[in-house]
Amino acid sequence: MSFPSSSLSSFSSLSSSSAAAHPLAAYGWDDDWAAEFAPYAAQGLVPGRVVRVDRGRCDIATPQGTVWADTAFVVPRDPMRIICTGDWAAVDADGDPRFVRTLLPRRTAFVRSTSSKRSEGQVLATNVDHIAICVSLAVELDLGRVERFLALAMSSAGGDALLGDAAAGAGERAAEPLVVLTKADLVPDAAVLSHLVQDIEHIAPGVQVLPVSSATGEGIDVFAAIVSGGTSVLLGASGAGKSTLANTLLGREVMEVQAARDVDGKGRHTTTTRNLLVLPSGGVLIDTPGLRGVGLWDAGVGVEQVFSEIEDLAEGCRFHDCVHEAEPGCAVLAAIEDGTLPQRRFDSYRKLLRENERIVAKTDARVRAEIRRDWKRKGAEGRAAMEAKRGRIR
Ligand SMILES: Nc1nc2c(ncn2[C@@H]2O[C@H](COP(=O)(O)OP(=O)(O)OP(=O)(O)O)[C@@H](O)[C@H]2O)c(=O)[nH]1
Ligand SMILES: [Mg+2]
Ligand SMILES: [Zn+2]
Repeated sequence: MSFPSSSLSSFSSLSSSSAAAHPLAAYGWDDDWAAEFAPYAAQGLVPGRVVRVDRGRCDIATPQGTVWADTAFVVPRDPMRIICTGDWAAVDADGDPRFVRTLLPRRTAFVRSTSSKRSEGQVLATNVDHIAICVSLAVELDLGRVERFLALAMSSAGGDALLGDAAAGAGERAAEPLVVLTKADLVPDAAVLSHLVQDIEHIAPGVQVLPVSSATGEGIDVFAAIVSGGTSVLLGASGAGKSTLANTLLGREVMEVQAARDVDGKGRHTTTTRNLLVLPSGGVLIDTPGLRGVGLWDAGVGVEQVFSEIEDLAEGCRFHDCVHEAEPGCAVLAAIEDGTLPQRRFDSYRKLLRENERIVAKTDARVRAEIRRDWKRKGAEGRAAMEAKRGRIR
């Protein structure tokens, strides 16, 4: 496989610095992580990246190789702080068992709400640069579902900002979403395929839409080039072909794939844990279990971005607080009327907007502040314990 040189620039720019020589460079270690980690290095801790979390145990890639830690040591009360594949951690290498002292602040996090009744967020992947939303061409396209994934992906900036800590994630960039249309070999008619690509492009302004096939290799080199920079996560329904795609990039069967070819999104989930994989062609890929649904979680920013044309139209409404229902001079309703804005798209926008408002209202400011205080207190306790331990050793 060959890659355009531009896609490799983020790595080659590190080549002269110390981070590139670091044993964790292949896992995404860079100068910024090194700077973030410096205080922990001073305490004799080693950095590590969480490559897998499975019930009570997590595997962490460290300069000394992959170690495992008991998550009992690292499970906080706050679900947003539960250790997740993709996290960078400070590991106590002398501990028995080795355990995680702290997680470094997340650059990005893909978070969904666990259920509509509760206000808890579930973190699916952290510190990702690209979010590949995998959509199978073997089944009918569900545009609303893609819009939902995109809204969450576009709200993935600064995992700590999601805790309500405005200072932590302010101004940070979200991960870049792309839509990967898998099993393109099942749509042999080029004209039909290009229409399907366009359908997605229309609902995903500014987002790359890439048809791929693990069966024929179509689009694989382009996808490999995209994911060769930084960390990428594969998200989507069960049976979409995520693990097959991961294996294709790895060049060998690392992930187990579903045996039956014809069942998409039905039956048993083949992948059950989130796995971080180092790609031979560069970059890091996180394969995840199939998702039945993703509830929005504080995704207001993302909803606005996904439906940016509706937000633009609303600027032209006569009343600035127009809710686009029956107001005179409503530019949005006029666009629906003349066919420029599909009714389906507007309904989807309203549905996601309302769902997000409900979830934000539930996770009220007081709860968020509590979560934050609790975490800061624990952090301070951890540091104090560390100081005490170091004091004894000296
Ligand atoms: N025709 C065709 N079938 C594919 C392609 N990629 C994957 N499949 C088939 O789709 C089925 C599901 O693939 P998996 O890779 O296990 O899907 P997954 O998204 O990882 O599923 P979960 O782990 O359950 O989330 C398997 O039977 C694959 O052989 C493709 O490019 N073309
Ligand atoms: Mg899988
Ligand atoms: Zn209006």
